[in-house]
Amino acid sequence: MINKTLIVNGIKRTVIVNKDDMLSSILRNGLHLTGVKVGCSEGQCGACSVILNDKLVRSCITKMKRVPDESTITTVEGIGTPEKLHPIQAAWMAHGGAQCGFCTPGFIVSTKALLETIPNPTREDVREWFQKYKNACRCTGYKQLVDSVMAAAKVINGEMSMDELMFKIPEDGRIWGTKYPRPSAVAKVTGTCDFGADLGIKMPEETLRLALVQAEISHANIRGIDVSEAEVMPGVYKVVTHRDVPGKNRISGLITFPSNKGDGWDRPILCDEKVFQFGDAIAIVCADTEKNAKAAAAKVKVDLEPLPEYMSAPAAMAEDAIEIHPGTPNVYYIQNLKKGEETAPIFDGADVIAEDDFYVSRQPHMPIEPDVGFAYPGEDGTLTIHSKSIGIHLHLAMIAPGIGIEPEKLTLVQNPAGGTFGYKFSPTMEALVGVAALVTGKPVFLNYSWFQQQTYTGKRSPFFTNVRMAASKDGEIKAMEADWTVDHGPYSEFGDLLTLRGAQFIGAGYDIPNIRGQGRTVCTNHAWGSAFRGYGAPEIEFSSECLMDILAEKLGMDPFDLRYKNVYKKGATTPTGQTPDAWSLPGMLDLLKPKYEAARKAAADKSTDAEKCGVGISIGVYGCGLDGPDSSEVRVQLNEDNTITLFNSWEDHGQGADMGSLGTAHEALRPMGITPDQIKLVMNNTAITPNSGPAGGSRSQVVTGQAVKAACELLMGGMRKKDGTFRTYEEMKAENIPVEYDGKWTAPARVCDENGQGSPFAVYMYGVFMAETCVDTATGKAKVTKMTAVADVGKINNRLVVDGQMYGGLAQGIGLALTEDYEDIKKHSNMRGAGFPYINDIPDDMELHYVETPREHGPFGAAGVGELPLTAPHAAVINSIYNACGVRVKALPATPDKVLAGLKAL
Ligand code: MCN
Ligand code: FES
Ligand code: FES
Repeated sequence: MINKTLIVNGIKRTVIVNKDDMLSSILRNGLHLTGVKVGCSEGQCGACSVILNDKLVRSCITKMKRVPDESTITTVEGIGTPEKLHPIQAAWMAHGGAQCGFCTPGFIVSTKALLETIPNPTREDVREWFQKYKNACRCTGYKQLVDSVMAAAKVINGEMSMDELMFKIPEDGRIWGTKYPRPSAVAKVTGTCDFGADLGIKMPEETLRLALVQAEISHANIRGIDVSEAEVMPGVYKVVTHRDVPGKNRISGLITFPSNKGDGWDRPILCDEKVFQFGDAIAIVCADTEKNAKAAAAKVKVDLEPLPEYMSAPAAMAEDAIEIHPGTPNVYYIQNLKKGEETAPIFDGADVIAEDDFYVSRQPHMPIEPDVGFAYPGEDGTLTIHSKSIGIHLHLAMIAPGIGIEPEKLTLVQNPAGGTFGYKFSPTMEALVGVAALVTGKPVFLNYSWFQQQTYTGKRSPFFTNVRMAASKDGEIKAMEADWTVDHGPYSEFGDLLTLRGAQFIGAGYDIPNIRGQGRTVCTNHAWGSAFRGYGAPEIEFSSECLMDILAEKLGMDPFDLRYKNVYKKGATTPTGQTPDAWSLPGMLDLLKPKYEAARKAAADKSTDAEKCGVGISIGVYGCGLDGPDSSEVRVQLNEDNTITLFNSWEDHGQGADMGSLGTAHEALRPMGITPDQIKLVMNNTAITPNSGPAGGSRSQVVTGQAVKAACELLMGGMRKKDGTFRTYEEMKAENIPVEYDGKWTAPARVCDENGQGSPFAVYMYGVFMAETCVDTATGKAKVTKMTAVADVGKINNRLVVDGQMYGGLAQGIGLALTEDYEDIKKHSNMRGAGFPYINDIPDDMELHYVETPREHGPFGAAGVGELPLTAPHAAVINSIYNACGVRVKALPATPDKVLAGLKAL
């Protein structure tokens, strides 16, 4: 142990530390400066950035022995406070820099150091700086961050006042459609927003710290688990195994389709008979410190009988493959698609046929914040679980029987979440912390490392797709046939639904009268499939969007013209036979046309032998909602001081549920003349907030938004007097009129039948994407130089949020196209290895255009937006590589070796 004197944010502090302790740990655990976030713990994300003696450092890799005595340290807490924001923090708010906000303190500290070094940076200087210091963001696509830095520099240099920078409410008082900063922004930019790990530090002293014993093999029978040595290790309170679980020890997706050959109860909380994948949890060590828990976890002995590991769908489908879940075939669900006439005769007589095979990879979500949660027992056998859940009511029902607790006694609360991108549509550690708290009777806390986040949360399920199209000479698509195989990992939850998405979105955007297809869900031993932004659309639309380009070439047409000819126009129907809810695609293509032509010319002009440049486009369509009559409930209340409280469970991944709620409620209540600061939000706690459904399927703005509107209208109905003015709280009480109203809305939609036909979504989102890419012919490395998107997301609630959704989704599309993967468990288990896109991988030049077609079934005309930007941008990138250099990559990601091999084969 050594002692050190440090000047932290201008205050002299003494700390007693081990010389190998990390600075991040001392700042967070010792000094409670939880604005210092820890993401990767390996120097790869910059979330933990602090300024140490005028130099920017990543505190997670800075050992205390390298921190000189009397060092000065600046963390985000020393830059500004909620009462006195620094211009950098104000700029981050004004430009939408904080989505989930987990990377935000690190970026703000990094910007402080940047502007002290380069007071007048160019955008390129800013990008180089963030690249050099490895400041990574998964939400924003970086553009709004660079915008924020440029604006902050202007204020600091006296070229703009703080007042000019800050958002001002327009004179008409309306915030709908504006850049009103999200309510959580102040806390996020000042580092005062408590994420799960920050709350963990502040939990009571008796809190047990958990460590998992996890499988390091992908498929095995369990012969025995011996905890005897672990149980007597220092600080250990209890080692929990499946034998201790009071309930069914299974997590269920609740609903499986009738023809699913499994019963849906296949996912253990703690493995009992078998290990199904790498990382499966086998035991939980509960101890006084995380260090002791981990040391004891290493002493648990698990006797395993290894079994053949089926690491992809074809392997698990082989004749001699054993059943991963004995009694259920590895191919456990089949989804048919039948629209219009039989397709075989149409193909027989077709002028032109195009056909190919495509593969979309096991994309990892890669939030900067690793999974984290905690649980504590209450009075009368109650239990409360806090986590990153984006479906609190859904998850409560999914885990209660497995844990062994009555649903009425269980409460789920969502902590502020540092990004999920869909992996939290499935419960992860909720049942683990729940069981540990129930068994020990104590508060418990569990924080995954980034390695655990990557290896033991769900991933995008790879699709192997074959698709064929038949067209007339003049480019009219007459028929399509498709076959898709979904590698869903070992657990079936939501796997049939994902396979149905294949039927709903193959060839989406085009009027194809006759379709035949079949998809299947396959159980494997690779990472379990969980939802990932776009859920089915990026997997299936990739194949039809690449095939459109192949078909165009066969027809001798420009891919733009082929799309224009076939996109939805009045009278068209979707692959499920539904009439689209907007006819915006032709107009969106019209808007893009001159840009497309200019881009093609510019690419041809700038191509050389060493660098070939090209342009690719794609169309993306996705539904807003869960299938069929999806519904949501919220509550509003008039308070004694005549303010309003809105209660809902619109979970926040980081997308902006707070802003969505506030913007919609304010627009609904505007007739009352209320200001945004008079609306209070109470969100995401099953004990007090109604079931608004999960924040998945880009459904919340539409479905929960409609419920918010309904509740507000009911309240105003109660408050409205005959003369059109509104009653006060006192007047309501005096007249015995209720001050609390429930709002409910159900989508007018119909689930698909066994042939994939129906009207599953009341509202859809439409997008057209254009990628401009250059390929280095010596290395095969492709670099996207510009992305353009034209989006119809209906009327926009909040422009900052929607822009941020678009930029962030496009960036993830570039990652999916070029770098991201989780196939090799070893190589892909850290951010860099898994191809996380840093700022240099994402172009600064991203152009967004909106066509705001008002939606009949969206609140104030809004559709959703969250998943649209990740439906098909990767197909535009792949099409642009082909346009650049003639290499067509059909299996993602298009890494340099694949492109180079293609170039050599030409
Ligand atoms: N919005 C708007 N105007 C519209 C449509 C939407 O202002 N016309 C706003 C909404 O108010 C909301 C946001 O855009 O703040 C997204 O709305 P919506 O499309 O309804 O989606 P949800 O709120 O249901 O969010 C979920 C969606 C999904 S499914 C994933 S996955 C996802 C996503 O949003 N994960 C994200 N966006 C993400 N963004 C961040 N930063 N982090 C994630 O993990
Ligand atoms: Fe320190 Fe990622 S760089 S937490
Ligand atoms: Fe950057 Fe979420 S805002 S990671």
